[in-house]
Amino acid sequence: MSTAALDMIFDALFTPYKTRVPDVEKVTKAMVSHAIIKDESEIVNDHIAFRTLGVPNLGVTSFEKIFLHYGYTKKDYYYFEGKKLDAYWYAPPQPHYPRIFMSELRVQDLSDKAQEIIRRYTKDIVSDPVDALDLDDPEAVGEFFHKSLWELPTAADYNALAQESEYAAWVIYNRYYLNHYTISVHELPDDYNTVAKFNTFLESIGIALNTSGGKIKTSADGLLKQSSTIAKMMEAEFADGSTMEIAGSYVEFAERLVFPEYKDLPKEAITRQHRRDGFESANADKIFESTYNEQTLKGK
Ligand code: OOG
Ligand code: NI
Repeated sequence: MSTAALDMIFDALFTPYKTRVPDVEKVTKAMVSHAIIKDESEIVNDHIAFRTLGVPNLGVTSFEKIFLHYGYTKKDYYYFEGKKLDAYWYAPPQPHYPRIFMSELRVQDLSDKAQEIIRRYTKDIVSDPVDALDLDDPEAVGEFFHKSLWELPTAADYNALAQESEYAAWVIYNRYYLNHYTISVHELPDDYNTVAKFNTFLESIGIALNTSGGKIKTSADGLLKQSSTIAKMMEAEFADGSTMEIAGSYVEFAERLVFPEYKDLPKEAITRQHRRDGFESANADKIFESTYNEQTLKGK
C-alpha cells in the first residue's frame, strides 16, 4: 500500500471535479484574496463523498474495495428512509487524508418502473468491476472513476428516474464522479472559523447556499455544523441526442467543534481526535438535496 498512489488517486478525482464545479476555484481564489489562506494547499479537506447504485456487483460493497485497499476503515452506518438510501463513512489511513462518505440507493425499495430502468442499464454488469481493477495502479483507478460502466441514459429514462428519486437520476448520469469535497472551516483564522461566519463570507462573494433545513445544518449534540453550495447545473447530452441542464457536483463546509471534555485545551494542542468525528443523518439528509431541483432551480 503506497500513499503516493493514494495521492495520485485523489488528484485524478479532483482534476475533473474542479472543471465541473467552478465554485471550487471561486471560493479558493476569494479565500486567498481575502488573506484567509496563502494558497490552496492550506485548505483542510474534511471529507469527500460518492454515490452508488444498490444492484448486484455495484454499490458500496463494490466501490468501498478501492478505499479499503488503501487503508480506509469502515465506520458508522446511516439510513435515509425517505430518500431510500444507505450510507457509511470511512476513516482515513492517516489524518491528513479526507474522510469518505459513501451512499447507496436502495434500488429494491423503488417502484417497479424505476427498478426496471436501473436494472436495464446495469444488467450486463455480471461481475464486480472493481475486482477486475489493479488497485495498486493509481492510473487505472483514476480512470475507473470516470469510465462508463453502463450506457448513457436517454432523457426519458433520466426524467422518469428523477420523478421518483433525484439521487437515482444523478447517479445514472454522473456515476462515480466526485460528488463534493468539504472545507474544514474550524481550521481557518478566527474571523472565518465557524460555518456561520464562513457562510457570510460565501454569500458576500456570490455563492448560493443550499437552504434545505436552513443554511446551517447542526447535529443533535451541537458539535457538527455543515453547509453546502447548490450543485452546478451542467449541460448534459443524452443517449437520444437531446440535451438538458442537470445537476452536477457541489462544495461543502464543515465545522467540527471540540468535545466538552477538551474545552480547556490550548488551541495549539487541539487535533482531530479532540473534535466531533463522523457524520449526522439529519444533516446529511438535507445536504443530499444540494443536487435536488428544489435547490438547483431556485431563482430560475
Ligand atoms: C452526500 C450528502 C451527505 C454529509 O456530509 O453529511 C453529506 C451526497 O450528497 O451524496 O455529504
Ligand atoms: Ni458531505
